Amino acid sequence: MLLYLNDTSPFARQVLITAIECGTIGIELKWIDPWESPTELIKKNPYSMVPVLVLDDGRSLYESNLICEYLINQSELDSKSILNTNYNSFDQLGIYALGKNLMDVSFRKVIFDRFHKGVSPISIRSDTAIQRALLELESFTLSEDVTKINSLSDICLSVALQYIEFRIPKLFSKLGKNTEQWIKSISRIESLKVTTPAKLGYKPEHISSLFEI
Ligand SMILES: N[C@@H](CCC(=O)N[C@@H](CS)C(=O)NCC(=O)O)C(=O)O
Repeated sequence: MLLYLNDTSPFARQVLITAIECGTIGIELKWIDPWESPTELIKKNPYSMVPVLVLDDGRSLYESNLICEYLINQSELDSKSILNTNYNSFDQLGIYALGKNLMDVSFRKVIFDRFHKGVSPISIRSDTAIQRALLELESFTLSEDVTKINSLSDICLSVALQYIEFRIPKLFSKLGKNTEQWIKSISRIESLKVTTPAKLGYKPEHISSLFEI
């Protein structure tokens, strides 16, 4: 399998962490700039966005959550030992929704700040929404000592928070105490440590090579 990605995309990082947690580290990495609308990428995804997973038979799948679900279902590891998202737990779904939207809205803000001349109303709206979400996050029960990534909700939330730290540090400084403790703890997990934007900047050819950087 092959994954089209770039080094700063939170959506691509979500897929990389899922692949690592699933033990699927043989995936080849194809680094590409989606904003240049390369023909090669458009052939795989008409929206010219990353990530895109390409199977050995040439078929491709885009949309980060779907790629993650596919990798989990294809994994040879015991499904109970990997990302066991509990779709019956409304609390877990709540954190999943908050984390995934935090990623979407933060990314939207960063893009508007980059491409819009002056401050865009969308950027201000996103800023306010992120602050409300961070406040709400404090009311969820987040473990203080995370030793393992348990679900896609853990991945989405940690990637979204670290994306805010990387791109919108002034909002990261508004994190509440519980959230701060949780992100500090989960950041020690190997799959997060080897996929920071700094490490991805080395653009290795396979996921497995990330462990050698
Ligand atoms: N909903 C998509 C979003 C992917 C996305 O927005 N990717 C960004 C990179 S972080 C991109 O390729 N942007 C290029 C563009 O919007 O044209 C997913 O979850 O995979």
